[in-house]
Parts: sequence; structure tokens; C-alpha cells
Amino acid sequence: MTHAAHTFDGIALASYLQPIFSLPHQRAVGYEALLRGIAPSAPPIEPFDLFGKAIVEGSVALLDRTSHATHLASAATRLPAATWLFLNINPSTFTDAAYAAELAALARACGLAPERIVIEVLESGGTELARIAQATHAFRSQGFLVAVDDFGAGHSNIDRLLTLRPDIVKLDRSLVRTQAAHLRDALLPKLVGLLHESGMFVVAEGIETEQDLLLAARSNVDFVQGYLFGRPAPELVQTASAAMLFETVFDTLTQMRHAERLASDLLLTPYRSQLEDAIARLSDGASTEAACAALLALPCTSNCFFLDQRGRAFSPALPGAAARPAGERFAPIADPSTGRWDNRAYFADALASREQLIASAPYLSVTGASLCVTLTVAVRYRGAWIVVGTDIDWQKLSTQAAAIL
Ligand code: G
Ligand code: MN
Repeated sequence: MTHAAHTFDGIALASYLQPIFSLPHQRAVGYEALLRGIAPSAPPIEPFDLFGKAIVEGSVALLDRTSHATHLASAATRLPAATWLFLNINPSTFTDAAYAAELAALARACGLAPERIVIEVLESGGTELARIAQATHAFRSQGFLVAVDDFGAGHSNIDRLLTLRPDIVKLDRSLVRTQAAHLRDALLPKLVGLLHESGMFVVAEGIETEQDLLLAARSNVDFVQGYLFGRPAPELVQTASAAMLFETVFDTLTQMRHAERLASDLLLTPYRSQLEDAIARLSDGASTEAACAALLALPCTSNCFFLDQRGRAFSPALPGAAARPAGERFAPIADPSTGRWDNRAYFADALASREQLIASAPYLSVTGASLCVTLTVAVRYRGAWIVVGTDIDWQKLSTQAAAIL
């Protein structure tokens, strides 16, 4: 085997590979190369121990370079066509001004174009951002792709990431495996969306269970890597079982989305129809109180409000059955009557589709300090367009949804 030629401190070095799959393509698109030291009649030595030894001996630069030579020589003979090789690099090697060109030459000598190689670097390593940015540019100019590794661990910083704009971001497994439900379910899809909008692909690392995979897919990450698909191995792992995992997870997500839509439609139905009735009564000349009485009496109605064309309340908002006393801590923002609400999506959307009922996505209400869904309709009223709306306590309503599902 080619890697037998490379040693560190008399230890033979080997290149293990772990596959990285694209979720939309449902196939392996790359392999991360992971270093192992081969000790006779003992388990392979992990990178942590190899580099620990190198730190003590002051030979990190040498070991890092030797690891790249090991991985490239090994990949030359076995990296499948049209896949990337992901290579880890030490920040001090990464920021060495001459190294990008050196590594490109070495890769070509092994028969691999730099365009097939993704350089994984830590963003939070304490290295000055300007130097990392410069190095990122240098590696890109040679044709390499650049990935930020372990994002979300330690002192990761979104601002630094957006400055670097790597081609790929690898989300640390702690993000995917976190027990904080809100982080997992609400933040992760938004983080992935932000990274996509900034032009980066996203890898979820550390996928160990089908549950992890489901979350990664739901959050719309591009690529996945982890023990569920295969451990780092000296040989290319068979990936037939991965295809089945993807099928199952995509089917489950389709069912979940269907059930969620059904549940939220079902739960909102009484609120929609009572809002429509209220508007009919308002047009017939009823007072706001009389028109909205039945809507206000529904268990999750927080309020009804009445806005003119500029988004100002022309009649006082009315409290519903789910109205909560503002509470002292949020008292300064409890009174909405002075406000102008025309830059809210629920207002603009209602005026854009007049006489149609609009349901917002759940959001944090500025007045209630809790999650709510707003239903709105724009209607003609006494010769002008107005927007009638109702805030629904989403926490309360979705507790019922959880019971239905
Ligand atoms: O820092 P970096 O992300 O490059 O580290 C990769 C390490 O993560 C490797 O040592 C690899 O063996 C390990 N790893 C890969 N997949 C998983 C996984 O699903 N769970 C855990 N705990 N570790 C993993
Ligand atoms: Mn890595």
C-alpha cells in the first residue's frame, strides 16, 4: 500500500476515509481523510494522540505536511471519480504563505487536481482573522475549496464566518445533537438558511442516529457525515444502506409536513370562520365588540385589532379569552395603541390580497412576549380599506396540535 511509505517518529501513517453524502443527491460526494498511526499489534493511534506527541516535540508542521502527503498518495489510487477529498489542516500550516502552492503541486504530482480537494480549517483557533482570510484566498486561487470545520463548537463566531465566506461550513456535532429543543428545531433551519443565502454549503457532522439525520434533513443541510453511514475506515466503505436511510428519512419528512399542515389547518379553522363572521357583522353595522364577541370567546384568541390603511388602530383592540395580563417585566411594550403596524407582514400581505384571510407563520409578538399566529383580512369599511386581525396564542394552540399528532 502506498501509505506505508509515510512515517512520523518511526510510526507508519495510514489514511482512513469517512464518506460524506449529499442529501439531495442521495449519494457520497466526498470523503474526509483522517490520519491514523499504525502500531504493531495495537489499535491504530488517533490524530489527537499523534498531534499531541508532535506538539510536545515541536514537530506539528512536519506531521501536518506528512499527513497531507499520506492522504494524497492514498487517495490517488482509490478516490472515486467526481468526489471531493476533505483534508484537515492545522491553522499554522494554513496560514503559511508558501503552502497553498506547495500542496497544489503535491496534489497534481499525485494525479489529483486541487479542485477536487476541500481544505478543512478551524475558524475559532485563535488565529488572527485577517491571516485566515488571506490564506483562504491563497488556497482558493490554487483551485482548492475551503471549509470551516467544527462550526458551533467553542468560540465560533458568525461574524468571522461571514467575513471568511468559505465554500462549505461543517456544523459541529454538538449543534445537531444538542438537547435544547428550541435550538434544534427552530434555530438550526434558520442558521442553515442564513449560510445558504451567504453562498455556503453546509455539512452536518456527527450524524449517529436516524433522529440526527431527520433533523439535518429538516434543517435543509446539504451534506451529512457520521457513524450512521460509516466510521472512518482504511478501505472505502460500502454505502448501499445509506440509500435506504435517505429514502426513509425523506418519506418521514413528507409525512411530518403533511401532518403539520393538516393539524395547523384543523386547529385554525374555528378562528378563521369566526373572523369571517365577525367581518360580516362589522359590515352590517355591528359594533366591534358585538361583531367579534364569538371570536374573542374562543380559547386561544388573544385579541382582535382594527387598523386603518396606514396601520394605525382606529378603534381600541379587544382582549380575548387567551389575553394575558402584560406582566411587569414587559409592561413598557404592552400597549399597542400608539403604534403603526403597516410594516408587519400580516398587514402588508392582507392589503396585497384584499378580502382574503391571511395566516402568518408563528412569531414572537412584541406586545405579548410569547409566540403567536396572526390572522388578518383587508375589507372595505365605511368607504375605506381597513385591516381586521386577531392574534392567536400559538403556544396554547400547538399544545393541542401535539395532542392530535
Ligand atoms: O474535527 P473534525 O470534525 O475534523 O473531527 C473529525 C472526527 O470526528 C474524526 O475523528 C471522526 O472519527 C469523528 N467522527 C466522525 N463521525 C462521527 C460521529 O458520528 N460521531 C462522533 N462522536 N464522532 C465522529
Ligand atoms: Mn474535519
